[in-house]
Amino acid sequence: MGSTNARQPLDVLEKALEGGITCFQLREKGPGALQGQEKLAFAQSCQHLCKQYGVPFFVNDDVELAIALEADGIHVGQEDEEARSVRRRIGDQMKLGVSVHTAEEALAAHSAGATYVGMGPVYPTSTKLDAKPVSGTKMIATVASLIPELPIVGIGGITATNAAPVIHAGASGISVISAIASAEDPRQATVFLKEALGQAWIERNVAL
Ligand code: 3NM
Repeated sequence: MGSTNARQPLDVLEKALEGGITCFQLREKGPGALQGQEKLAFAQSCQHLCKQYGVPFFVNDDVELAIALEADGIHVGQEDEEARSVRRRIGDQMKLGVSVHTAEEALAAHSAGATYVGMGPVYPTSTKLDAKPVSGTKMIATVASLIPELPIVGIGGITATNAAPVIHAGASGISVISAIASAEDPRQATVFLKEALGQAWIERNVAL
């Protein structure tokens, strides 16, 4: 992450919102992550900004925080709290995202009440230190044909130049960190990503 941007995460978020992101997920973990009241205050600031732009605000992993803030959604990985138990705690209204890596995990997430699944890392990434081996787009295509009603979001190393195959494989969307947060101009980077996605959707619909 560029050092200037890293010091100003709210500024990056605002630029991303200006550029047209359609969802934001707060993933405050790893070395130096905010804790307790500081994390709460930062999450509230992010949520407030997202509300101004009418963009859904998701919390990664921290179910209590998501419930306390009445977030639009919570996202959990296979190592976090079990999806079925999270769904019980959050009720029917809040959206639930689950990271999956296999068809079996996707089926389990679907039956546990996941709103969507995240699949990755599609491409090499240095952002998530404990990421699984690169999966490419094949597993996305498998899960998309197995459970067509379950939206898939691709993640991991995705940029404007390599996003198209993720959509072509059957993903409904993409999730990025560095493509926006490390960009010289996060607003413009978001615009480029959206253009690439728009083009990929046209190609996918033409191919149908
Ligand atoms: N989860 P970037 S990969 C947060 O594979 C995260 O589940 C992944 O960051 C997974 O866009 C990843 O900078 C990092 O590659 C995504």
